[in-house]
Amino acid sequence: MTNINWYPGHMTKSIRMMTQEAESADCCLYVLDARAPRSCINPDFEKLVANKPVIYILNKADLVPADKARKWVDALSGENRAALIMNCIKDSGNKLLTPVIMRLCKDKIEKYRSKGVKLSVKAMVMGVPNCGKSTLINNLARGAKTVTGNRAGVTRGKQWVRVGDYLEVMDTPGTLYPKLTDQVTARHLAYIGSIKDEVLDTTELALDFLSELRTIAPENIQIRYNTEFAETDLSTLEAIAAARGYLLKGREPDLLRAANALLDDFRKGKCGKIILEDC
Ligand SMILES: Nc1nc2c(ncn2[C@@H]2O[C@H](COP(=O)(O)OP(=O)(O)OP(=O)(O)O)[C@@H](O)[C@H]2O)c(=O)[nH]1
Ligand SMILES: [Mg+2]
Repeated sequence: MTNINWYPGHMTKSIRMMTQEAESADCCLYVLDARAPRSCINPDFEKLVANKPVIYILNKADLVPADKARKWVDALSGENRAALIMNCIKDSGNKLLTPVIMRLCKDKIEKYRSKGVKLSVKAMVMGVPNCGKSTLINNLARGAKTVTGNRAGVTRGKQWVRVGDYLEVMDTPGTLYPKLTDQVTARHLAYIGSIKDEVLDTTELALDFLSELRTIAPENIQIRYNTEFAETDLSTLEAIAAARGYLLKGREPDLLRAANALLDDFRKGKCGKIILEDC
């Protein structure tokens, strides 16, 4: 099994910046990849958002079975906490998300109103790399009447941007937990593209992925590659390489190419709807 440990220095800086900025945030939009919600919960963030309203956005709804994602919504909802499933590319954030933000921040809104200040809720967007934070911001900005801040020259991740009459958001760089001691979490983050492939052995990772898929969704592999699960994960990967015609000189299966194709297909949702973590 592949062993993953990756925490580049810029993430330490990002967490520091987020800690400072979180003070002026009224709420947090915590984006989770719906395929691996548990692994996307960064214990560093939990401290940051402890006393704020938090809206968990189970993003990439198009890539997971809806019934299973809904269970996560129930589990993550609670006092000062709401959760919703979204496809940040297609759904309207203004219809789905803005009312939830306003509901959770109503005390803050009342307070602003009583002071006669123009209402504007500040929502900090956070999440692991690649979960869809910037897509969410663009989504909210798309429906906005006024998007202030000339995008060019704006230092990314340090700027509150108005995306509507009542809402300002701040994008933040994707950050991971420094101690990825739980290798299941680390692998799930790697499958969903939160960890750079450059620091991974993608053949090993694909073998791990096949081993999980064998129990979660074996039929998906058959549908995608027209090949059944073989006795071992290695022989399954070989079969995928053969089915795809990925062969090296001497007709050896090109395992690296098959592994990269498999991971890429999963990340793009081409292996069907898969959730890696039940709640
Ligand atoms: N299928 C699908 N893809 C999505 C969805 N939302 C975002 N993506 C894709 O996910 C990838 C990452 O999106 P970003 O918005 O750049 O993610 P991010 O969290 O800002 O990433 P970092 O800034 O690197 O941390 C892009 O290829 C998006 O098109 C969604 O709802 N469904
Ligand atoms: Mg981004």
